[in-house]
Amino acid sequence: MSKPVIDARTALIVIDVQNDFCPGGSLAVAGGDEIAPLVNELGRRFATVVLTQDWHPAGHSSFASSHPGKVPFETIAMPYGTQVLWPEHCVQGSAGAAFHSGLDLSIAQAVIRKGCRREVDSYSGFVEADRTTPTGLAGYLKERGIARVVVAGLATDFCVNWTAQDAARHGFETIVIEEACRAIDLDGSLDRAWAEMTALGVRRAGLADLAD
Ligand code: VGL
Ligand code: ZN
Repeated sequence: MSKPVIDARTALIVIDVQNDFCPGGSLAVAGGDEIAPLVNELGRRFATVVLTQDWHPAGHSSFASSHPGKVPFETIAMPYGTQVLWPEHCVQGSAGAAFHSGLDLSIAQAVIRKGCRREVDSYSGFVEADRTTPTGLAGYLKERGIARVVVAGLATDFCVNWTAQDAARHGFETIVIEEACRAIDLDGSLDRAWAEMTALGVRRAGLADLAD
């Protein structure tokens, strides 16, 4: 397969490089902070870079603390399907919701916030977990003539996975840069995520797989 070229029709989508997903955060992903320098370097090569930001109201329905008797990492049935319950994280305006200080925000032209409605989660940067409410990201990218997206960030098996799948469903050629992602890996979720992404034609690549 030829190496994907970073041209004017290629965007970088950086998923949730936020304090709560980095060591010391409430939903820390092992090594989450390590990807910041890689993302910064990558981002400088793109004319279009979008950051996503997990942005939950206090008392969000994805928090275990919103469901009496439930503890983090249990699941619950929601109207839109099975929901993993998480520790409280990325509460709007909190320090945990802020981007990690190692991330160079100057690389980005747009920030898409997601999970903003109390009753619905959103792992995907494109469509909420009800699978019907768009965030506007697809329209933003299409209006800018984007045909191909490169995805990096946190966490590989949740928000990167769902965003990459939805990018492919929207018709974007989609490439995930594995070394610029880190995973939660809950009960085999990382292997499942790669299987799901691959089945939709998402390319699993390394930084070296991109053309210079
Ligand atoms: C994420 C769990 C809950 C993520 C966000 O960014 O992967 N995971 N909210
Ligand atoms: Zn979240």
